[in-house]
Parts: sequence; structure tokens; C-alpha cells
Amino acid sequence: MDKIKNSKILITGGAGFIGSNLADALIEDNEIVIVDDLSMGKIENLPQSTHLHFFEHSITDEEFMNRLLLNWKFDYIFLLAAVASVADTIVRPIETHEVNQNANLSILEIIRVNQLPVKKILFASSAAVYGNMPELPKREESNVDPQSPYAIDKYATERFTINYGKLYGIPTVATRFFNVYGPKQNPNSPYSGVLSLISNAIKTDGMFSVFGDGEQTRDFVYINDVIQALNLLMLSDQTLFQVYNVATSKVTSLNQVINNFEAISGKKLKVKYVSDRLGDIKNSYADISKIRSVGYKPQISILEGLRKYWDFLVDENEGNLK
Ligand code: UD2
Repeated sequence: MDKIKNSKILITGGAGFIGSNLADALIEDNEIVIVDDLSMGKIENLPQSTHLHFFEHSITDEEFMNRLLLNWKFDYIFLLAAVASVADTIVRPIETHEVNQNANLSILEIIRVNQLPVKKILFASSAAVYGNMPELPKREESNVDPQSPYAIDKYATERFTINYGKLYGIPTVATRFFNVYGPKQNPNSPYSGVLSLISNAIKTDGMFSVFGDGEQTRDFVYINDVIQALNLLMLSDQTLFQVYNVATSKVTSLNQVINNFEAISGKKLKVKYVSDRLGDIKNSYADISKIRSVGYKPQISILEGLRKYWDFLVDENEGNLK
């Protein structure tokens, strides 16, 4: 697999789910700086290494970010920090806008004003930008319909990132993540990724509430495939100023996920069916031909991914689960 090497890398949100897995994958061959306010991320997620430099800071601290960017002169910057809960952005639209949009814009501005010699900046956007548009599969050229402050900020910042690049000659790229799952996803909020909630319920013998009939479908992508995508998009010249779906293009219903997870874990999930969650979309999956053209090949089927995830949870909690 193509992987970034011998570089100075900034990962904002690097103590979170995707960022910490990315740090694990890159730490051996690079110097990695992580900025994370630990609002969702956890210090235990971080690899132990002399190559890791961790700063507990919010990306909204402009003075700090300015100093950091000028001091380090990063080769690659992954903008992964966000308030990732859609519900939270509906309750606190202004505060979360500061993180999800303004702080990222300010990072781009610091790079522009100081003409920092960055090789590429990647902004993590979301499938949320497609909203309720009925077209399936979702293509990057499909109409967007961002509904929540979260989705609006993701869409606007994705556009800022790409067009800052074009206007000012800064190499940039953006991703639209679909339903990413795997080790280290934080199950602490009711709005956490559904697979972290299911695995937590299995682990703690708790109840899992299915919203609706469970026949809703998603494009679940295992974290290792996301790491593959992130490396490729950073390293390839053809990705400049482009946005890419990151997914598998495979459709799985929630009921299928639950059945598979039960079969793999050998445990029965306590399930109750409750009414639909407000604002949920019924079906979502991605067209991934654009990212395939860069060399991306999803390697991990939902069954393999669930198995890997389960193995990780068992290792983490030896004794409690077996
Ligand atoms: C994902 C993203 C969200 C946004 C959205 C765009 C995650 C965690 N969320 O939301 O940030 O980008 O995509 O479309 O990746 N469910 C239950 N019970 C629960 C929790 C969830 O039945 O306790 C269902 C939920 O109704 C949905 C499915 O599981 O149909 C997936 O839920 P999710 O919150 O993991 O992800 P999604 O696709 O709603």
C-alpha cells in the first residue's frame, strides 16, 4: 500500500477514532503532531512513540495554531477535528460552527498568508452533505442538500478547502466519509456510530434501540480501508482540488449488521424496536468509481470488518467478553 513516509504530519482531531487509527498507521515512518481538545478523543487512543507530539488544544485557538503551523512547517495536514455529532450541532449551531468551519478556514488562512510550503491539506467532509436527495448511489457530482448545521459546515468547509487551493495555489483535497466503523470509535454519545453502540451493548449486556424497522441501509466502511484512502489521496497528484466519496459501495441493512455481529460474537444482542429517528435517511450508499481511479480498492467486507472489530474488543477486554 502507498503510505506517507519521512514527513512532518499534522492531524487535527488525532486522538479521535479516525485520527488515532491514522496516527497508528503513520507513526513509524513520520513525525506526527496531534492537536485535539479531547472532547471526543481519548489520550489512550494515541500510539506511544517518540515520533508523536501531542497538544491538548482546540483548533479554535488561532494563536496557538498560528505558532504551531509556523514552527513546524508541515508536509501534510489532515483536518479531521470536528464536533461530529449532528444532534450537537443542532443544539449549539454557533459554537459548533466555530470548530467545524471557522477554525479550519483560519488554518487555511494562516497557510495562505505565510505561504507555508505544505505538500497537501486534506479536509474530512461527510456523506451528510447529500442529505435527503433520493439519487442512489451518491456520486460526488450528485446534488447536495445539507440539512443540519453539521452538514452545512462540512459542505461549506469542503468548498473553502478546495477553492482556497485553486485560488491561492495551495494543494488541497477533500473526502466525504460514509459510515466508518472499527476499533477506537467512541460509543459514549447516543449519536455515536451505530456499530460502536451495538458493540458496547453486546459488551455490557445493555439494550440496543433500533430506530424504525432496521431495514434502513448504509455503506459501512472499515477503518483500514479509510486509512488506505487517506494515504492515496494525499500522495496522488491527480487528486488536487477534488472531493472523493470514501466508502465500499456495498449496501448493508442494520438488521443484517446485527445478525452478523451476533453470529461473530456468539452473543445475543438485546434489541428493542422504537420509532424512526427524526431526520434519518432511509438508504445511503456511495458510487466509488472516482476514488477507485486513484487506485483505491476496499479490501474489507462487512463480515471481515465486524470480525476484526470483534477481535479487537475481545483483546481490549480480555476476560469480560469470553
Ligand atoms: C452518519 C454519520 C453522520 C452523518 C450522516 C450522513 C456517523 C456516526 N454518523 O449518520 O455524522 O455524516 O451519516 O448521512 O457516522 N441507529 C439505530 N439505533 C441507534 C443508533 C443508530 O437504529 O442507537 C440507526 C440510525 O437510525 C441509522 C443507522 O443506525 O439508520 C446508522 O446510524 P449512525 O448514527 O451510525 O449513522 P448515520 O448514517 O445516521
